[in-house]
Amino acid sequence: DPYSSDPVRHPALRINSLKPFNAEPPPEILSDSYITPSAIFFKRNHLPVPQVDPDSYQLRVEGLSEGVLMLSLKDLKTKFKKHTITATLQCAGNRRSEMNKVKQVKGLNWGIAAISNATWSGARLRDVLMDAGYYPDVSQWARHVQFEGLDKDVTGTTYGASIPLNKAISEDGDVLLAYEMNGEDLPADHGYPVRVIVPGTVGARNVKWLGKIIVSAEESHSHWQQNDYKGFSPGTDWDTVDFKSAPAIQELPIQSAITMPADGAVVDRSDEEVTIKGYAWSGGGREVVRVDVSVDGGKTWQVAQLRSSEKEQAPAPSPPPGQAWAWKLWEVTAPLPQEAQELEIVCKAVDNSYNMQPDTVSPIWNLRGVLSNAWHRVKVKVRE
Ligand code: MTE
Ligand code: MO
Repeated sequence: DPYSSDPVRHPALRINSLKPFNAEPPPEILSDSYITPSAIFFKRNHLPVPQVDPDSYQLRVEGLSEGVLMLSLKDLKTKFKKHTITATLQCAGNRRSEMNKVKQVKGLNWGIAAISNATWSGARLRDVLMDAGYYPDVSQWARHVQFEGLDKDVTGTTYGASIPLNKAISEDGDVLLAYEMNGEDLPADHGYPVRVIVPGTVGARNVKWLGKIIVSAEESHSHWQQNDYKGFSPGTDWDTVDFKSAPAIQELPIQSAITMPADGAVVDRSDEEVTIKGYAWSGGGREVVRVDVSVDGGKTWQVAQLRSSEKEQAPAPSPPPGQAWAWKLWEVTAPLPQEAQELEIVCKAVDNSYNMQPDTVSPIWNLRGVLSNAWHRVKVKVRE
């Protein structure tokens, strides 16, 4: 069993698939902490977790003028300045289960918690590329930076993905070769000893157990870059889809969801009000500037209180424009509408480009169930 050396996992995780391991935390735990504890951070593996010996680990960097550069874990930690960022990772398939209700899609049936937020520390990819001989003329022929994981399938094929070279090399891009998560060594499930963190970019490009970096004229040839993680029209189905016709997902669209109360929960009329909590995030470093919440299915709205640090009392300063990599947690207390026996609670977020979420799922349905970001709705009963 290639999965026999997979690590032990937190029992609270909701398992989507055991081999490979895919799991998300219960939503109400997710919004308990601004920084998601690593043990309950969602886990998305396509393959068995590789066991990597930190002493013999070598990262291979190729495609630049210095030829091949090999870096040990110690080299990464000592030759390059250590940077720390707080960044949210979201799987392209987060909230896929809502698309499944409209019409069946292919993929893991994620709820609303294939998203989590952590601090990441490591060397800047930019600094490593500079050390490997990057010079501005490289961008005349190179367009992409490819990453290969050390996790393999039975045929020896490794996980792989790529990002645009300009994101990789930009000073403001904050792409890290991370060796720490939440102040500790990366856990096995999250890419020990080194993973790429591409803030603002879909989870799939944040390659774990990083083995190789290739500066290239072409995108990664991997299945996951070429024939997966792409968006299509609701009118496209498996008999008509041409994966070459759509770009690979990189930056993700605006997103928000309600973590509390849960769908089907019951509130007491005598409480007179209901407290609603959730998360909101946008890709590409766009900052969430507002979350609107309704308890009557979208007829009337209230603005939620946003939180961007562990404690509301100590708000974090706003990040520079284009570098809002971390989510916001939000909360609002709404009076119970008189006589309603059931509430339809709805949330929608707005980012600083005034991007907003679509109101329903049908117009954004796609065969792979990715980019599922319609207004999130939960129904709650009122007990008299
Ligand atoms: N990297 C490798 N090497 N293998 C993988 O299976 N999964 C990707 C990405 N990086 C994956 C990978 C996907 S699809 C996602 S959403 C994120 O890792 C999940 O990261 P996490 O497990 O740390 O939450
Ligand atoms: Mo993913």
